[in-house]
Amino acid sequence: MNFNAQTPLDRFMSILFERYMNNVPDVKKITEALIAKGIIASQDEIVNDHIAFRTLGVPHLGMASLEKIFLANGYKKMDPYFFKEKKLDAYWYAPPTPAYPRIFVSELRVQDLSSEAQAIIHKYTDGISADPVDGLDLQDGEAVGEFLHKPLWNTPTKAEYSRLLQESEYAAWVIYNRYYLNHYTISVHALQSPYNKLEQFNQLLESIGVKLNTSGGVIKTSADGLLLQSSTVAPVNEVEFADGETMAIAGSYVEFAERRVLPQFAHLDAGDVAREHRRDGFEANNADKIFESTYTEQINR
Ligand code: OOG
Ligand code: NI
Repeated sequence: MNFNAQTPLDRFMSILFERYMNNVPDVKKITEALIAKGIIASQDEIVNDHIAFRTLGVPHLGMASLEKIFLANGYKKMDPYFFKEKKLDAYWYAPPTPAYPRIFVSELRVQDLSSEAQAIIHKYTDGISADPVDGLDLQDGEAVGEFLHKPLWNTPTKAEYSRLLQESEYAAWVIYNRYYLNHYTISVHALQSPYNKLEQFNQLLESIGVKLNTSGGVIKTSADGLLLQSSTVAPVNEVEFADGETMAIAGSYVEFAERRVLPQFAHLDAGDVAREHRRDGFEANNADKIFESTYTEQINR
């Protein structure tokens, strides 16, 4: 990716990525391995397929709030997804030009949790009496970048975090990590052969000791066979809670996507294939398993 700090979008994307890269060691580790193998010359050559955010479905927050930032910067709201078991809703957003990543935003259906878990979430979010994005100049990339890293609510106690974790791994992740970039995604199909196939790419990852999410199998494949996805298991960071207690909890992770050429464009020469010729959007069954990249079961594996 190459975000020349020109548009507000370039600016806040680059602020987000900078912080994310410093917090998720696998990002640099993977880039360095790709450079060492001569697959790419620098991070700028990696095509970012999409980025993702997680939100809480409570008044003034959630997708309806966060999406304003992206809609004001040329993104278009696309298809909805629903995850019954995980109690989540999601949408994806198409970028203004193929130079930018797609965005996947999910939201916890807080009203579907137990009253105890809801009470913990509301204890921290009820003080927010207006949409915080409304107070933001959405054309000021610097301000947006800062906003996405600014805690909107206080850090919970370890007991509260653990109670949420028991019931919803997603709730626990968001209450601590907030709007921090959840993952960026390497477009594997854009790499040189044979690493443009997810299976070969994953072998490279495993050879450098990157731990992959195994939920539903390492490679998650869409029903049409055209969208293949894998992801790392999030690193565990020792963090401090409001009561001074500490615990090792999941941070953000890295994803890998292989988008195959749509059947109607199968006749195109490899050199003529552009983004619009490949499978677009997301797949609920793949996503359902990718969420688990931050789950205790994967982390403790
Ligand atoms: C998002 C999981 C889904 C995808 O590409 O389908 C996803 C998350 O973990 O918040 O990233
Ligand atoms: Ni993703």
